[in-house]
Amino acid sequence: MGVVNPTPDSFSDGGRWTEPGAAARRGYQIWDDGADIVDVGGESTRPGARPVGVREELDRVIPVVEALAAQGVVVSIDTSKPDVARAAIDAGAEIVNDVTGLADPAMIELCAATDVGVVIMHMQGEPRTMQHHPVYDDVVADVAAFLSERTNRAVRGGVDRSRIVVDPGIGFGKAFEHNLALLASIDRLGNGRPVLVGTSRKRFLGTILERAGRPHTPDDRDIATAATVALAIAAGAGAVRVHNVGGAVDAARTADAIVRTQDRA
Ligand code: PMM
Repeated sequence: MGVVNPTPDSFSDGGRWTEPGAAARRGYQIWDDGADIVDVGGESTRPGARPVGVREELDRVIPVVEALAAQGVVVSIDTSKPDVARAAIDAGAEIVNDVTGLADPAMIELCAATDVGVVIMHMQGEPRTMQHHPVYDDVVADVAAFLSERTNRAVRGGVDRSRIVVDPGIGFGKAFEHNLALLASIDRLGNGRPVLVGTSRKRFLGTILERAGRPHTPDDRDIATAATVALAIAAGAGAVRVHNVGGAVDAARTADAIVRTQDRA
C-alpha cells in the first residue's frame, strides 16, 4: 500500500501534494512503482494534529480518488469520517482505511452496505494527545484484543469478515518500546485476519537512527523502513503501508522469496 496525503501537514509528505493534479500524479507514480493499493488521506493524523472538517477533507481527497480510480488504480481512502468514506466510495475507492478502527457505527453500516475492503487500525487516544503518555498492561495482548473486538463488532454489523484487515497502528498512542514490541509480535496480532503494518518513516525509526548518530529527517528513514518491511513480511504481515514504494517492493519481494523458499524446503 503506497501513501499519498494531499494535506498541508502530514509528517512525511505533507505540503507536497496539496494540488489535486500533483497528488494524482504522485498516486500513478506509486502505482507504477509496484503498489497494489494507493491510500489517499486528507486529514493528518500526526501527533498533535488538529482535526479538519468534512468539507475540507472532501475537497482534498475526492478529486484525487476520482482521477486515480478512473485510471484503474485500486484506491483506499484513509479517513474516519463516514461522509468522506461514502463520497470516496462513490468516486471509486474500494477500501476504507479507518485509523479509529470503525469507532463510528455509521462507518460499520457504510462498509457493510458497500462491500468494500476495510482496514481496522488500533489507536490509543486521539492524534492531538496520543503521544503524551501511552500506557498498556501488555501492549501486544491489549492491541490484539482490541483488533479482535473491533473485527467482531464489524462482522456483527454486517461486514464480511473476509474483507477485514487489521493494523496495530504503529506510532498511534505508542511509546518507542510499544512499537518495537508490536513489530516483534506480528504473528500474535491478527486473530486469523491479515495484518497491515505501517512503519514508514515514523518517529521510532528516527529514534533508532539518532541513537546511532545518523540523520533522521523523515525522508532519511527509507532504508530503516525497508528493514521493517522485510521483517514484517517475514513475520507474516499481509501488507505494508509505505511512502517509498519502489524500495519497499524490493524489500518485500526479497523477504517473501526467502520465507517461501523455507516453506518449500
Ligand atoms: N499511519 C498513518 C496514517 N494512516 N493508516 C494505517 N492503516 N496504518 C498506519 O500505520 C497509518 C495509517 C501515518 O501518517 P502518514 O499518512 O503520514 O504515513
